[in-house]
Amino acid sequence: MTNIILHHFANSPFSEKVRSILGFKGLAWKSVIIPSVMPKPDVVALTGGYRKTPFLQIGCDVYCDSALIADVLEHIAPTPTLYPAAHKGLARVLAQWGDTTLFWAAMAYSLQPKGAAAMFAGAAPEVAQAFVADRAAMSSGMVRLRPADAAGAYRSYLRRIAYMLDGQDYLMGTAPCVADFAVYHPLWFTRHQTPVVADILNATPTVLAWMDRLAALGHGAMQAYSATESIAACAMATRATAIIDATFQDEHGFALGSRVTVAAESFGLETTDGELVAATRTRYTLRRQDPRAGTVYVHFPRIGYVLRKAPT
Ligand SMILES: N[C@@H](CCC(=O)N[C@@H](CS)C(=O)NCC(=O)O)C(=O)O
Repeated sequence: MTNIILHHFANSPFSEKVRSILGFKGLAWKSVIIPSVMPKPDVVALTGGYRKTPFLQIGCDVYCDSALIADVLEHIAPTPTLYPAAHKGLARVLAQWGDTTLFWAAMAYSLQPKGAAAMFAGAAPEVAQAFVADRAAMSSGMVRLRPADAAGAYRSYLRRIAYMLDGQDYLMGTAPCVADFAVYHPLWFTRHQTPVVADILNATPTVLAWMDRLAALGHGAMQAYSATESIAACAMATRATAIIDATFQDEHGFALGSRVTVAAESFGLETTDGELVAATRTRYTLRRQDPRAGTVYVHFPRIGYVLRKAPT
C-alpha cells in the first residue's frame, strides 16, 4: 500500500481540496502540519525552495501543487475517478478556473477587513501581522482584487456554479470530479474560515447543498505524523519509479541532466533548483540533495510553473 504523506495546514483551502479528494477516494494518509508563513525549514528540506501549501510526499518523491497531487492520487487509486471519460477536457479547464479566477475572487472577498479580523480574532496581534506581511511579500507584483470588486465577481461566479448544479448533484453530473473539488475549496474557505462574511453563499442554496454533499465525503483515514519523521522517511526511501512517465518532451532546449530552477508563475516565487531528470508532457522532475532528506525527487506541473536554466 502506498505511504501517502500530505504536508498541509488546517485552514488552507488548497489543502482542503486535497483532503477532500483523499476522502472521495477513501485513502489512508499521514498528516504533517506545516507552518502557514515563512520560515519553513522542514518544508524546504523536502521541496528545495517551494513554500506553498499543500505538497504530497511518497517516500523521496515530493509533488508540488494540488493539480499535480490530484493526478498522482488518481494514479494510486483510479476509482472513483477524478477525470470522467466524457468530460476529461472540460473538467480540467473548470478545475483550473476554480483554482485561479474563482479562488482569488473568494480570497479577496473573504479576507475583506471584517473577514480577516474574524479569522484572527483569537490570535495574538503578531500572528495576524506576520500573516499579512508574509502574504504581501508573496503577492508582490500581482494585481489583487479589491473587496468591493471581488464581491460582485464572487456573486456572479456563485450564480454560475448554481446554474451548473441545476438538475444534477455535481458539476459534471451524478458523481464528483476534479472540477468539483477545485471549485469547492475557495467556497469552503468563505464558509468555514470567514463565516462572518459567508452570507454571500445564502443566495445560492443549491450551491450550499452541493458543498454539504462534498463535505460528507470526509477526508479519508488520517494519521498524525511529524515533519522529522517525514524527512527521515524521505532519507530512507527507495524510489517509487512507477509513478513517473519517463517520456521526455523538450520545450526549452534543456537536456536531461541540466541544472535548472522551477518557480510558480505568480504568488510565491521561491525557486527549487536541481538536476532535470524528467520532463513529461505535463510535469517536470528535479533531483536534488538535502543534508537531512537525502536525494529528493521534486515534481511540478508544467502549467503554472516556469522552468529556467540555473544561474551558473
Ligand atoms: N497552485 C497551488 C496554490 C497553492 C497555494 O497558493 N496555497 C496557499 C495556501 S492554501 C499558500 O501556499 N499559501 C502560502 C503558504 O502556505 O505558505 C496549488 O494548487 O497547490
